[in-house]
Amino acid sequence: MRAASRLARPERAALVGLIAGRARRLDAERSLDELAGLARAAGAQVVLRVLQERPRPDPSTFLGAGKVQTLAASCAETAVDVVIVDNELTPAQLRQIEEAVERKVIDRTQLILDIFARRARTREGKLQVELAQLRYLLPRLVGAGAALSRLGGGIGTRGPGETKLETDRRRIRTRIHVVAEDIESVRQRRAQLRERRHKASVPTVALVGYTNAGKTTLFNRLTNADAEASDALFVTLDPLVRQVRLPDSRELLVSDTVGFIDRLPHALVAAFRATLEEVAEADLVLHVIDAAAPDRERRMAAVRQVLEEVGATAVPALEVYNKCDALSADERRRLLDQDPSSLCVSALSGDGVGELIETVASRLALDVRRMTLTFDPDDPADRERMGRVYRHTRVLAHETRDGRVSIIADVPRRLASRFERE
Ligand SMILES: Nc1nc2c(ncn2[C@@H]2O[C@H](COP(=O)(O)OP(=O)(O)OP(=O)(O)O)[C@@H](O)[C@H]2O)c(=O)[nH]1
Ligand SMILES: [Mg+2]
Repeated sequence: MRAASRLARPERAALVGLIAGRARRLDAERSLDELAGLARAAGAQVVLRVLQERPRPDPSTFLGAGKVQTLAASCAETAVDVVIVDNELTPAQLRQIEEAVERKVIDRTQLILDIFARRARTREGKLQVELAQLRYLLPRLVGAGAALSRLGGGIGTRGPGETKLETDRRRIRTRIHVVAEDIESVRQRRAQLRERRHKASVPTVALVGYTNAGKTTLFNRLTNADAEASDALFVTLDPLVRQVRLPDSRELLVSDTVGFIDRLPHALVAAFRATLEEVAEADLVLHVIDAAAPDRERRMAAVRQVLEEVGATAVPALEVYNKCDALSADERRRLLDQDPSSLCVSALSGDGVGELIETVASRLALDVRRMTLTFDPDDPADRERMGRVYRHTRVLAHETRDGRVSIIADVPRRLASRFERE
């Protein structure tokens, strides 16, 4: 094992990206800033940034041939350990750059996979990351043996990469099969759990959003939990579900899960399908947005795209602007001008969270039927039913007359038939 933890110092990284045109310089800079955040999350120290203006990558060397030579020289000068390229590289490009710079080269996808491998804690999370890594590795295995074996550990070599180096493709395929089957059984277990929750008729709200938007902080605020939140990318991988009691004493479940990012590797989205199904099956999606991020719109678009990819577009969504404490009064006004119904909150200070809960409650209550239900308070089964009515509906009136209790309540439509039958 040559894990990065064995290295005495953080790996020194050079970041490489392309500027697709003069007008796109700012986009490229921001993308490289994000890549730097990812590199730090993987434990590296960024010592060099290289951007080249080029309409499209060179098919064999990614950067132009001359630029690759300059890169090699700068890498030697600044003692770079690893070159991280902001795009997904073809196996040929990877080899060519590696030969030119004579050090380890990884791409954006591999970097994200590496962070996920570091963060995975549960068996499910580990399986999902392993599947994504194996699927990424398989087509890149041809002739890469020699190159890979001199990588010497660190980023991009954690997970299956380090134990499967000498393994042939057949064994990787077999492993993919085994892992995929394990994940499928996890998926089925999840589906059963969801089914049980559905039967218990507790509505669920899923927090989604770009990585670092503040989902876990908001989750903690809503549920009084203390899940790990931190100013690093992809802190949360495994889904968490907790109960919340609304002001009108109804219950709902809130789930926190893995964050999204621009160009989230498809292999990861596919592997995390079991986790992301929680989102697709929710009653309401809360899209948590870092209101203070300069490239807020781009991030929102990236999140919408992943939601589409996991089949969650049919779920009603509510956009929540978080970190509003970090906005100036002007910026806040502009946000509200853009959309007067925007929800501005600060998960950190708790500002606006009460209003958010009210909005969630009314969103979930929109789809209701007003019903009058009667009960015999001396019948234990009826008393239990009354308890359920109080937990899952909005009670408007409660009357006792001639030994019968009559309750007028707004019942979520999907439960109406059940309460009717009872
Ligand atoms: N100023 C400010 N910072 C916040 C707010 N909410 C969260 N943060 C900070 O933003 C950072 C990320 O918060 P998390 O809750 O970990 O974000 P996340 O969306 O769960 O991120 P991942 O799980 O890594 O995808 C932390 O440093 C938080 O303290 C807020 O309302 N205001
Ligand atoms: Mg989180």
